[in-house]
This record gives sequence, structure tokens and C-alpha cells, in this order.
Amino acid sequence: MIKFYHAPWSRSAGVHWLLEELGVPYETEFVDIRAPGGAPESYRAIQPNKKVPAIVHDGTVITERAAISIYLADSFPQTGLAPSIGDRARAAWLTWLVYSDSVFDPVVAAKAHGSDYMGSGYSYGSFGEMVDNLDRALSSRPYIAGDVFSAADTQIGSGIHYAMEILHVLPDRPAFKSYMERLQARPAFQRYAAKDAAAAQGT
Ligand SMILES: N[C@@H](CCC(=O)N[C@@H](CS)C(=O)NCC(=O)O)C(=O)O
Repeated sequence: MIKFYHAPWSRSAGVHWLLEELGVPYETEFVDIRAPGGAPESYRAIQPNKKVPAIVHDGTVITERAAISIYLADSFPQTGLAPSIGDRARAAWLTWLVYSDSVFDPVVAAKAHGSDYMGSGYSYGSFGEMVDNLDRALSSRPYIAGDVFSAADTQIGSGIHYAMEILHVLPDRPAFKSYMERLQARPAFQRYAAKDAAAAQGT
């Protein structure tokens, strides 16, 4: 059984969407990250920084979005959301899946808070470099890692969705808009979004 530690409208969105894409049973445990003082101290036993998401799969804890996404997609190979080990397609898949947290997210967060690349002492590049990299990739193929939808799309797609719709920091490039239209048409995207909206409204 999978237990999913989650907060609606947060960085756990991509994993929530991935769970819906996988179509496997999971149980959601809501974590109140917005409470004064953050999530309860007891949650540190699951996620050492008290952040969402986290997963417990048959007693095994896994944290960090990229790691969770790789773990889940590899654990359910029949869903086709990960190229198999040994397949060269895994190179682009892993690259984008990790880029999402190591470059895209910090660059977007810095932009939303009014700063940009602060020099080579930081591991992520500039906002402009990131946007152009993403634009080149999404202008050349339907999905971020190639011709097939995968767990790299739930990672980067959930980030683009948040950056465009909520933070309004990503430019309205045609490649971003058509990519998001493709992703938002997916029944699993619509299911996770509806569940998050209901949870956020306490219904
Ligand atoms: N590095 C973590 C970051 C997750 C993260 O930033 N989660 C936010 C949700 S938007 C959180 O739980 N924040 C609560 C807090 O910092 O107290 C991951 O990729 O899983």
C-alpha cells in the first residue's frame, strides 16, 4: 500500500498527479504545512525537513519529488511512465526529471521573489537560460523527454502549471501553452486537480 503525505496546492502536486496516472491504490494523509510553526514535529520522522510530498510504500519511506517520481514510475513498469533501465531513452527522462527540481524550481522561486541568478556559486543558471532551454525542448517534441508522456512530464508539467497559472512568472511562449493544453486534457490531471481543489476547500 502507498501512503501519500500531501498538502493541496503545493509542491506535492506533481506526485499527486503521478499517482493518478499510475492508477494504483493510494491513501492520502494531509499534512498541515501552513499551520503556524509548520507541519507537526512528529512528521519529521517521515520527512526530515517537514516538507511535502513523502511516500511510504509498504513500510519504506521515500522523500524528494524527483526520487519519489523515479521510484514510483520504476515500481510500476506496466504503466509505461518510465523507460526501462538499459533503454537509452532513460537519459533524457532522468535529465528532465531531475532538472525540474535542481534548476527549474529554484530559478522560478528566485524569479517569483524578485531575484535572479547570483553567480556561479549557485548551482542553477539564470531565468532566461532556463526558459530558453525549456522552450527549445518543448518546441521540438510533444513531451519533455520525447514522444511519449512520462513521469518527467508530471514533474516538469506541474512546475510549469504552477509557474504560469499561480506565480505568473513564466512567459506565455506558444510551446509552453500547447504543452500545458496537452497535459491538462489528461483525465489523470483533471482528477488530481479536482481532488486538490476539493481538499483545499475542505470538502
Ligand atoms: N525538496 C523538496 C521540496 C518540497 C517542498 O518545498 N515542499 C513545500 C510545499 S510547497 C513544503 O512542504 N513546505 C513546508 C515547509 O517548508 O514548512 C522536494 O522536492 O520534495
